[in-house]
Amino acid sequence: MTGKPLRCDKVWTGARLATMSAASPLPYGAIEDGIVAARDGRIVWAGPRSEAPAFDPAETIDCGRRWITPGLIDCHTHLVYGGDRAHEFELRLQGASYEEIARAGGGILSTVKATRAASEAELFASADRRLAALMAEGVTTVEIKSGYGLEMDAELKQLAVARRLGRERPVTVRTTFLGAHAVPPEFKGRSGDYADLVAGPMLDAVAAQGLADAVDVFCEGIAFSPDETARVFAAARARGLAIKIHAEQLSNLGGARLAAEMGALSADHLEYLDEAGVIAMAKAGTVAVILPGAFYFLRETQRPPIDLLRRHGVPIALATDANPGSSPLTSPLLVMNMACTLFRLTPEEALAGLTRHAAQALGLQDQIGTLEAGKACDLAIWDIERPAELAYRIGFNPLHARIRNGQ
Ligand code: DI6
Ligand code: FE
Repeated sequence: MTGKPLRCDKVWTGARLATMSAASPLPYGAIEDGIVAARDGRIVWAGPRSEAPAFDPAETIDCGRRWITPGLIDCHTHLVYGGDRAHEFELRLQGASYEEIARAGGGILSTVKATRAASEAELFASADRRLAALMAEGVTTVEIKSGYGLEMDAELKQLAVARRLGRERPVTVRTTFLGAHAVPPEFKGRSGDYADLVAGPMLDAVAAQGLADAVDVFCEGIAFSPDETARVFAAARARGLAIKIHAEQLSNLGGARLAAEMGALSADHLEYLDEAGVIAMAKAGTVAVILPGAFYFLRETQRPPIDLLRRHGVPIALATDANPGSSPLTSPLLVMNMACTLFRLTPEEALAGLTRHAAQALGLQDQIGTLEAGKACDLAIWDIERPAELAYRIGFNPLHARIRNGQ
């Protein structure tokens, strides 16, 4: 250790680091005997002890050789909603399909009814419990979508609750306006008219109130066509909002390609994605967000084209898709396990999917997602011997501590 001490307020020592840095040639960007130093909530230094400068921290934390990873990032959730869909689960077990239930007015629309009827306080309380489950497994950033209001006031209510969670809980919340999630009953058979309402007055209000960081559309036979999707995206781009898409979940409508060509941050689900879509995503730098919870819960058999995504260098992120209908899942660790068992990701790819690549799916790659100087000091400290354990265990939580903005 040489030179003037580096100014910082906290230092974590005696740790093994999975930096997840893209620049590292080592698996997990691993460092055996590592140090992380933070000042004012940001990482000022992360690396091996042998190369560390001198520090003068107010507080030093010895990690006892535990592993530190970047705080986990759940980049696709529908955390704020009313009611539940346990009964629909029973119907599906008796043979009804997800699409049949949706077409009969259940599915998403039953959650819409419950969400419209719920007060802000009720929505906050139920989402808060789900958020606590995510945080208990090391999540420090979460994306939350609207999409269960499907009318102006109820959509704004969902987004306001999501923003409030971010203010009142020690977690970073990014919000996404998903007004085009389903066609509301008032517009039955007139999806185009509803898409225009979303792209016009609803987006205007959302943007004016600063309630959303991005705009998402469910592009699918039971939801919105590529043409309607493009209209919503054009309106979002005109208002300076990022775009994301639910695409190729149940069929291939070319939604991922469309979104990529319009500059989307991510395309999500992707079970039915074809090579043209993969190439368009690679060219645009659009992240592939895969959601094994929905694949598992709907008992899908068509897997997303992981090999094609790898071959074309498309970054793969993972998320819970926490929602009441297709993925009532609030465990990022189980998502890692499912991505490995169901989709044959490696444990390292799975961890990148909940850190570096998830940050990119939110457009936050300069701020979070790796242990590197300049980024937020968002850490998860684990009682494990090797990082692959995070994907290996089922239903066991080895989190030792969760640090967000250095706290
Ligand atoms: N795809 C999904 O899997 C969720 N939304 C979407 O666009 C399902 C939402 C629900 O069933 O409530
Ligand atoms: Fe979703």
